[in-house]
Amino acid sequence: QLPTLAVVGATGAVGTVMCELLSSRKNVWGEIRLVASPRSAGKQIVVRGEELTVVPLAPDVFDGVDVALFDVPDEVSAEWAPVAAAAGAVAVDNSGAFRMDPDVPLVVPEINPEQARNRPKGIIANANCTTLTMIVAIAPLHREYGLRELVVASYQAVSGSGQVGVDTLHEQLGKAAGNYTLGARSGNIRQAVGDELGPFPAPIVCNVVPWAGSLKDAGWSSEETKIRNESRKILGLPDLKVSATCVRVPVVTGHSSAVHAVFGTEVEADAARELLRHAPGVIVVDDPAAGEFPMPIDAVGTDPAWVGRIRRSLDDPRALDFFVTGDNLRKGAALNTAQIGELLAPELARG
Ligand code: 2RA
Repeated sequence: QLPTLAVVGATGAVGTVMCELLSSRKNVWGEIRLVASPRSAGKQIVVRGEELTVVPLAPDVFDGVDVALFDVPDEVSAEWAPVAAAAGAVAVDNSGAFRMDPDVPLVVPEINPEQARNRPKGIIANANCTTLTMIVAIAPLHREYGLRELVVASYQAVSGSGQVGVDTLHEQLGKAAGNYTLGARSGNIRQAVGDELGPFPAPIVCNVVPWAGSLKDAGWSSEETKIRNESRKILGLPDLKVSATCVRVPVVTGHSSAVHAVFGTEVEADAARELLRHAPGVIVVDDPAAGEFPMPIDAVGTDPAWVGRIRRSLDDPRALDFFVTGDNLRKGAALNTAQIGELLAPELARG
């Protein structure tokens, strides 16, 4: 008998992509149960061609569930993932609640699938979208050359801030275009947009905002410390040197990162390009002469990490510079969670 799946947070931005993925990927599930807050309960969503009614989150929704995928805020996961685990399900959590818990594996199926078997709390964590959209390209390079240091600048899409981020960009696009002569034309976007900033600390349209997440110690943002902590845990390199600067850009979906990676041995750009061409979950798009680069407008709606601009550092033969972009709602969230579920499904099938 195929295992039973619950999707908690089925009506949110990531949950919606999850329902699409469950309809389009190989079917490994028996019953699928859609769960959301009482506010969204009763909605009908088509999954695998079948109309399902969303049920409200309550302890009994986990009865008989083998795998529960959580696409909800940290505090909801912190409360409910243990409830699902206590009911006998494996909870696969997309929030930040458990990522750095030493008893919770942080799994990327292309990199460390074996860690999904060791889950003392019955919980497996999914990394943050900024880490996930770049780490799939970094791991094969690490395996070959031995990673020593990462310097990352991210270019994060507004959908990383949820639907409210997307709505804010759309509203500001209208204002900037409508007020074009009022200020936008000269770059005075503050005047054109006014003070409705949504989840961002400054206008996001026609701008780049060097801030994502919340303020942590010594001026670092939570997004920046997540890149450092999660990369170290996923790669099994607790002392890896990581410096990240996270930036929000007016892109709807598709997180990008410019990466400077320093290795233990010398690297050649051509060899690295060839290695990445054969790496799972990676697509190389790297032909500047033909105008071919990895860009969010092409990566959106696709599964892999798109990598290009691969160059050996001019000043350090052990360092590579490259650009990587991926769909933050797919590989950055729903897809990685679905892939972890698929890893577990054969083990949990009955009979
Ligand atoms: C963001 N990485 O882009 C976050 C979402 N988890 O805001």
